[in-house]
Amino acid sequence: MISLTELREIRVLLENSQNPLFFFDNDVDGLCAFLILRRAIGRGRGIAIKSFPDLREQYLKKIDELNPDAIFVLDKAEVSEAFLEGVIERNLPITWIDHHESKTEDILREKTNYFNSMPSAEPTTFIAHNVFNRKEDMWLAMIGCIGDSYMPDFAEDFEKTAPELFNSKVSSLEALHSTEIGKMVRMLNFGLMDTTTNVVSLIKFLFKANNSYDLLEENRSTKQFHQRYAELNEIFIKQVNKAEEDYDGKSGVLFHSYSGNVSMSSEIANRLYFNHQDKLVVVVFKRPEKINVSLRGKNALKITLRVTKEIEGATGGGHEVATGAMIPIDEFENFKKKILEAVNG
Ligand SMILES: [Mn+2]
Repeated sequence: MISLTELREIRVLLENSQNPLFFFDNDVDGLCAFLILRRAIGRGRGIAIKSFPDLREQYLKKIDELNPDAIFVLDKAEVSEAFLEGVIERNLPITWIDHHESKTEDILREKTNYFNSMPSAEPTTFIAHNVFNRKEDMWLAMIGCIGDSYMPDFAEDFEKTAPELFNSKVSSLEALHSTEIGKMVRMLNFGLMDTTTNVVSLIKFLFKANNSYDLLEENRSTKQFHQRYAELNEIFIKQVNKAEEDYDGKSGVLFHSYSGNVSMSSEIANRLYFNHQDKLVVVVFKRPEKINVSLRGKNALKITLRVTKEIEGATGGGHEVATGAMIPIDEFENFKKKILEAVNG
């Protein structure tokens, strides 16, 4: 975990900014880290990063549009040189808080206020929560941490305030699939997979929400969000069931591919991995040009790095047991073969 001095530094950087602009990874860890910091200081805008694997220069447009006095990057492993140079040209300080191993060159990272919880790698949400430690944001901190399969040290305290929502005695993986906090992880992840307008109103709602019950209750402000969740949850359950029907139970790899309008490989892979913890789970979303892959299981990172290195145009990375990758579509069969070989021999 990063030190108390570093936590204080982050706090000062936030307090010194009158109009911060946050770029956060497009998942619950990124979102909750942003919400926690934004709610504590009461100002600033937030943008979910859609470019992968790095934060790209297309986002400089947002800076010119919103005119911030400081940039914060949350939960993103890589930032492109062009984006960084663009921020520096505009004379803006940039603070980068993360928990992944980064391939961005040191010389570039040194131009930022860089904070990383590696090697213990507590989620960005956990770091953010520790900056201000506000009790009223603990529910958001729980959602962000469980979303990244991490059991925070305040889980028991949270459970005392809402025993029907959480169980701190189970593993973080089980909590993701068997508690209401886990359900809220999927609700928010699915909520992020919506139109920009709907994501903006969800975020605005979350600036003000008092607790998890505000999120769970269906009313005028949560109607769209609940509807989106119901819609995507149906697709989610269908894909999980299909993957299990197709699986022969013998291979060391549970491989599933699908296509459609929404990519939710990370969610599908999380559930399949929970059901088959001794397997390597590989979930592939096929797009016309490329495939997006989520991998879960022992050695996921080792296998991801090895296989993506061997395939031209492939990128990938993440955590030891949970990774993501992007592969050109014409390498799909080759990718599948390499994965099966890596595990089954
Ligand atoms: Mn994260």
